[in-house]
Amino acid sequence: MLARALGKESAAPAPVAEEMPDPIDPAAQRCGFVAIVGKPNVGKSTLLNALVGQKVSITSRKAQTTRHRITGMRTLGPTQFVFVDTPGFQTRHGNALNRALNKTVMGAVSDVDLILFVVEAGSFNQADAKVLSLLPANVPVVLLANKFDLVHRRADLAPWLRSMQERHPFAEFVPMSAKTVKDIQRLFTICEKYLPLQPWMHDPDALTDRSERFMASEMVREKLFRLTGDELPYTSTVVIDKFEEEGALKRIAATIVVEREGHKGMVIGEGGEKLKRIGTEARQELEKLWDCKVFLELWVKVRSGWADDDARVRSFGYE
Ligand SMILES: Nc1nc2c(ncn2[C@@H]2O[C@H](COP(=O)(O)OP(=O)(O)OP(=O)(O)O)[C@@H](O)[C@H]2O)c(=O)[nH]1
Ligand SMILES: [Mg+2]
Repeated sequence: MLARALGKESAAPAPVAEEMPDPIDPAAQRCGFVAIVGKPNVGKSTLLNALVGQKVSITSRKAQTTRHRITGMRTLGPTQFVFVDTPGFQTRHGNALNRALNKTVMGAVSDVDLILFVVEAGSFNQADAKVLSLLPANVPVVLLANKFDLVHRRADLAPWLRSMQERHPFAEFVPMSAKTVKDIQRLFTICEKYLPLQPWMHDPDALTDRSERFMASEMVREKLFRLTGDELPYTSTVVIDKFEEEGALKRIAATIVVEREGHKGMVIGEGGEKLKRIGTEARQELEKLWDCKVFLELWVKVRSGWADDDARVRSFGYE
């Protein structure tokens, strides 16, 4: 399990520094699961990272960035928050990959203490409605109206919030921005009361339940999303072929799998320039995350139709 490293930058508030903090009596501990759900691209993973205080889930301006259930933990005072990031719920293209993504979302919301239903402030369309209709009735749902910083006429939000009240018995309404530290601090206070009094499940320094191998493949996928054109990301994935540790060095070999021969050229770029940049940026990100040296080797392979093939989708690590 990846743990919190000291001295790393943090978007969310750090616990009050004490030389020898008093241990929290297990009887006073609070711990529970908070699922983050919504249609693609509303800012779920940006929110998770801000809450955890470190990047554990990849983000991009393109939809369908997250493809897995990703747990991120944060322990503040007596409370351990276990946040669960989910893929954006897919309402189009019923291919094997999208079916797997939706299965992941449904699995993640079934057994949590609180759901943060994320929408873009002032907007609600059929894709949002679809997600809302699938949420379990017995779990409190907070309407999190994200990207509030992009709302120019804030007075317009009042009628929108009233219309949202009629859609679902939301426990609370939170207009905010995942990129604003104060909003993130406020969100901890809002979520805390929904978590049961029970001993912590994780070490207070734990960051995520995801392995280093997984983080490596995700960082490569993020750079692929960020550095290539619009068409490519949805039909590509990343597989780790080798992950070895030699003292303070991690040696990783990964393959970017694309659907078509033409896509291969887009990933490699002229003179290998694009692939080199994807590798460099992913390596730098991993070195920062793990505070060690990383040697990263990237390959590109074509597997036509993988995203339509249930067995292949599973073999690439999707549900
Ligand atoms: N202006 C603004 N942009 C935001 C905010 N939160 C997220 N974003 C941006 O929205 C885009 C999508 O963010 P992600 O966190 O990847 O969204 P997501 O919901 O996890 O997307 P999927 O994993 O594809 O479902 C990125 O470009 C973020 O920088 C916010 O509060 N304000
Ligand atoms: Mg995401």
